[in-house]
Amino acid sequence: MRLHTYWRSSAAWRVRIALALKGLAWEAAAHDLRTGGQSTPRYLALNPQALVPALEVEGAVLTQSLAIIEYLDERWPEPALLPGDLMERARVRAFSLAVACDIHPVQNLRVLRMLRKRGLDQAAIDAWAREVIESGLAACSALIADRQGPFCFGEAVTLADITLIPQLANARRFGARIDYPRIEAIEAAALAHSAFADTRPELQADADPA
Ligand SMILES: N[C@@H](CCC(=O)N[C@@H](CS)C(=O)NCC(=O)O)C(=O)O
Repeated sequence: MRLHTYWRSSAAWRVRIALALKGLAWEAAAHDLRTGGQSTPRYLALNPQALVPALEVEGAVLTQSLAIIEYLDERWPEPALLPGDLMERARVRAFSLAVACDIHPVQNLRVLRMLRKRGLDQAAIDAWAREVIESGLAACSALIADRQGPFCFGEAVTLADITLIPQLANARRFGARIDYPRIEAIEAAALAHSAFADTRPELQADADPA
């Protein structure tokens, strides 16, 4: 499998976590988003959206991190990344989509670049990202307020944790508050798990030197 990735991409990190949980081997094709690596004709032929990740798997190219992860989960069912219970599965998906559709895209690189083009300075852009992330995390925290840990939806890692943890890295980048005890506890539990810890952005071969 070849994962088209960028070290600091939170959407690519989601897929790295899922691959690690499933114990699947992969190689990286890194694209530097800062210099337009996602917009080369060669990469656009794989993903016309000009976004990472994309996964080359079993002779096909898959895009959209959540679609990729659900493919991996259906193709290699152990360990399951979604609960067996129908209602619970819908809740895990709802939480994951709250991050992947309602937080992440609004603070994504291309949106921040559009804001800069329209005249916002760096401080205003960072404030935008912080506001989006803080209000989104407040909602996420409320969505799991009645749940026991250690993970978002109980004892097992699910798609919800896979989307949440990379989003927290973005939160820190923009200086957003993460003062929700449940979310902090989930992050600690996740980062004690090798599938999360060993796939962190700073450990990727294309990462900037510390
Ligand atoms: N919904 C997409 C989001 C992918 C995405 O936004 N990737 C970012 C990096 S985290 C990207 O490639 N950004 C490039 C850009 O904005 O130009 C997914 O989940 O795969």
